[in-house]
Amino acid sequence: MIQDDPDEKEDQPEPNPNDAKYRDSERVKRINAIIDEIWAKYDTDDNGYLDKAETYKLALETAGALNPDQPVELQQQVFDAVFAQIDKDNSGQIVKVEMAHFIKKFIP
Ligand SMILES: [Ca+2]
Repeated sequence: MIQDDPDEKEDQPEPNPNDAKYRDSERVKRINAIIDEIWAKYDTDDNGYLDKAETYKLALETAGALNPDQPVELQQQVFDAVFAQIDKDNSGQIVKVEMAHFIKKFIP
């Protein structure tokens, strides 16, 4: 009787960190983790979407975290423009996949 080689499963190659696919999958994982954190914190009515008020709070707190020594100013026009960029289907709410596209597109 032939025994299975217990080391056989280790034949799989280690993922190469320089491989574009590997990099993308790691990046996608990180982006998804960040989005889950954002939703846990800002989807306060827990309906699975970020509405405009929820997204405004996210933008305001992110801006505040980036410039802790300055009073936060977020012009409504600027916020509206960014929100429209993220909210691709113009539903007035952001779904996770829209946020993922936005982050992939605008954050290197
Ligand atoms: Ca919500």
